[in-house]
Amino acid sequence: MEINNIMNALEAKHPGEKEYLQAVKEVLMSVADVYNQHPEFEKNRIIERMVEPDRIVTFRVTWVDDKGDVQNNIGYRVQFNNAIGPYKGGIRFHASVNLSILKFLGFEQTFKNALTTLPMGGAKGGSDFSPRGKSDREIMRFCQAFMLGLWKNLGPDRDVPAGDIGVGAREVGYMYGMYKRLVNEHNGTFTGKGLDFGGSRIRPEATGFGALYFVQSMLARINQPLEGKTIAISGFGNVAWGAALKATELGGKVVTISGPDGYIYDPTGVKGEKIDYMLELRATGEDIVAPYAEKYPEATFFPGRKPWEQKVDIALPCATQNEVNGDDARMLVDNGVLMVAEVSNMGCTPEAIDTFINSRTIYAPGKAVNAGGVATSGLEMSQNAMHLQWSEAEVDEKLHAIMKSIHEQCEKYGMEPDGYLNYMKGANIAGFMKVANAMMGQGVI
Ligand code: 2IT
Repeated sequence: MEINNIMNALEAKHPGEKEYLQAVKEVLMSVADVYNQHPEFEKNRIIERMVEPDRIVTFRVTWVDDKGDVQNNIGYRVQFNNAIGPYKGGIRFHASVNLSILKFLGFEQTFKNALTTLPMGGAKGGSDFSPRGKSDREIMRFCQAFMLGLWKNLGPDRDVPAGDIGVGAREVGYMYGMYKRLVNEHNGTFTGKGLDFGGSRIRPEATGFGALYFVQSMLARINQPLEGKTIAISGFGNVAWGAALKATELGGKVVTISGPDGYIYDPTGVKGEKIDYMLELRATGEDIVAPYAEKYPEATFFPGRKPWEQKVDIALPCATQNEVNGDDARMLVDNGVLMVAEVSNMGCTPEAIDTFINSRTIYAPGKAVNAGGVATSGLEMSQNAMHLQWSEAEVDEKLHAIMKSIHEQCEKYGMEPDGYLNYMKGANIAGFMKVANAMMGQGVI
């Protein structure tokens, strides 16, 4: 079937799953040309098989809050594709979680994991549980109840979850602890674990660090240094924190962070203890950044706004999907932004991407830029399988090499005739080719 017809059929089959359809459409449009050059892909219905998850597990999660009241949430795991390796991908706890969002994330994860060069398939899971304002005990009971519904589907060679929005080292620890009791095996099925029970060095920083290594490659291509560049970051979670740390270390100046309540502009730079303060802000569990401007009066808080209205050299969306829309992209381009590197998954709307690409603004998609997180998860799986733990330098060196390789894959497949490097196309084609070839090699199943 032609790509357009496949897309139409999918829209008819899954009406209303807008994030999922958005993610699929972006990839299919990018790969249309190479798909047409490979009639064997069409003959084997590779795309039709690739766009549907292998399996979706849905379960009720019932837990007891601090008042003694019974609470119910929905849990999911979308096991998207295991052609390259065991299912692998994070778990998201956020009030907005639904099947469309987890299907888009699982689909993206499949191609991202292919780009890492490591043997990992794609998956995503989560719950509509909101950690905002919950006590530590409530988080623990929820994590344990969530595991009761999911543990049978996991395993070191079956499916290995990790964190995502609302799930950090604490939640991974609570989930892994319950998992371990249920299977009666300490087999490392979870990444992002604590350092004392199988975790990898650099994993907390990896998504942000990897993103900055990727940005360094993007800058090197145009002979520009990172030193002295102003950088807008959105979000203030684990990913934004790691990105701010590495950006500052490499001589960049981070001038914004943001939360659901608005954004902070700090002309003196979010650096030093201010980066640590992001962790403190996060630990309050209130999901707001406003207190930053009270603590550091040189900064200004802009309630209800997004950082993309500031004039900066580099924009790093680090919060959530579709956080940069067409109008935001237009503002960034009009203000002369040098490059936009998406660190969140699908951080830009299709209109925003069109604006960047049509204006020949350098833009790279999340599945390339943020792959350092899951890549380091892959390194954690290797360490667990070998029953050893690498040093910080060893993990960092491997992460660096992987990010370089992802940049090379984008260059290989994304070069346009006018010399513009279309990272979106490059990442989508490189990921697609690897998954398609792996599926071809395993027969029609
Ligand atoms: O979006 C992502 O790549 C993640 N949330 C990390 C997944 C992982 O398995 O480390």
